[in-house]
Amino acid sequence: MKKKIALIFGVTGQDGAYLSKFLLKKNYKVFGVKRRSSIINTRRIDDIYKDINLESNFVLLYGDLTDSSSILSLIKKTKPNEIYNLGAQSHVQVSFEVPEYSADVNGLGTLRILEAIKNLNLEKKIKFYQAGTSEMFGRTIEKFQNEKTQFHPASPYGVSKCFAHWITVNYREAYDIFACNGILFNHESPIRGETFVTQKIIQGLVKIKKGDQKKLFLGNLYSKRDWGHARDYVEAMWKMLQHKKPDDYVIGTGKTFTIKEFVNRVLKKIGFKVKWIGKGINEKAINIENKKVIIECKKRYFRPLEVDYLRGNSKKARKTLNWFPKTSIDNLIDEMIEHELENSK
Ligand code: NAP
Ligand code: F7E
Repeated sequence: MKKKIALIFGVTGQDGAYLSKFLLKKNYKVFGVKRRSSIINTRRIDDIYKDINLESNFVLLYGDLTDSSSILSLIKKTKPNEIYNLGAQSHVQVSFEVPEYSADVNGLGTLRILEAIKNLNLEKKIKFYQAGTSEMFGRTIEKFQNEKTQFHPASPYGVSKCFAHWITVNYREAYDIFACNGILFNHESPIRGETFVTQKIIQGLVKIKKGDQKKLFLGNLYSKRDWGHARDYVEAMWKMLQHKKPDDYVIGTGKTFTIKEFVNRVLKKIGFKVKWIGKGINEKAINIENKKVIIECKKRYFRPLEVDYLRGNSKKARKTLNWFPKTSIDNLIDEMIEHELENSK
């Protein structure tokens, strides 16, 4: 049987790495798009290269979502059956500092891929996945968010992803492209970027425990997030493209926790006993054992506008795609801590 071909934008990111491994196991040939960088940034996918059995099925090519010509030639050259657009300036706080660039990569980047599919007359040949986000719900007041919940983004990142969402719907309706939006809630893993809050908390507290760091500085401790595992979520992306009809799906666990609750779970697992004192920017955690402050809040980690509350309702994905999250928040934290301890040996 002829191998299916996948083209992944954002292959060097957290989800790109998990999705590559998932598709290679399903016997795909995977082409990954990486950006030129001044130092090698393929850390998350290097193990695929080391696996001699996968080597010839995993090919990295240069390209950039801000560069239409590279996108067009990549699609022409690789002739993919499926394109996964996971490339993005994905940090919400950073998007306030580089709003135009975030809009260009996340919003127009998506349009550039869809236009390339159309201009190459491959509308009937390529299935397209767009990495949408719960950040599009932003300031929502709904208790659970599903596919019908109105978008009200709260950052340039969220706004750029709304454009990407609607342009994907538009190309599906106008040109009959098999295009799906996954509206994914936060998902983490041992290879999550170091500046996202879960990884920052785990790496910081492990270092403090080992005596390699004195304090962890955080921002808003009271926003709530629905956290799942990236490994489970890339399976949902693939399932969307295997379904008979293209559609949009919310992917989350249905559970939500504050940042402080997440911190407290990690503290307990690592073996810290703390006392929280103060309020707002002055809130701190004191290590009961030696009376030292180990967590403090810092203004620079608060955002100009916050998304206070997210909780996903994935009923549609459960029913239509038979997709279920498999990893609990405790198992996710255990896995991340274990990896960090192993790494820091
Ligand atoms: P990530 O770790 O930040 O990875 C982003 C990827 O995009 C990296 O490979 C990055 O390349 C690439 N990229 C950035 N700018 C690019 C450009 N101009 N051209 C081509 N590629 C570019 O993000 P992730 O957590 O894997 O998330 C994957 C996607 O899902 C993103 O679109 C994100 O916005 C979205 N999403 C994530 C979550 C989540 O909780 N993780 C939830 C919902 C949606 P470099 O390695 O060179 O930087
Ligand atoms: O922040 C609060 C912060 O940066 C989570 C991206 O993958 O998921 C991610 O976006 C919460 C926010 O993720 C710090 O204010 C407190 O309320 O880990 P985060 P995010 O903004 O939810 C969505 C679904 C995506 O699509 C994005 O691509 O934690 N927070 N203190 C902090 N956040 C950070 N980063 N650093 C802190 O020190």
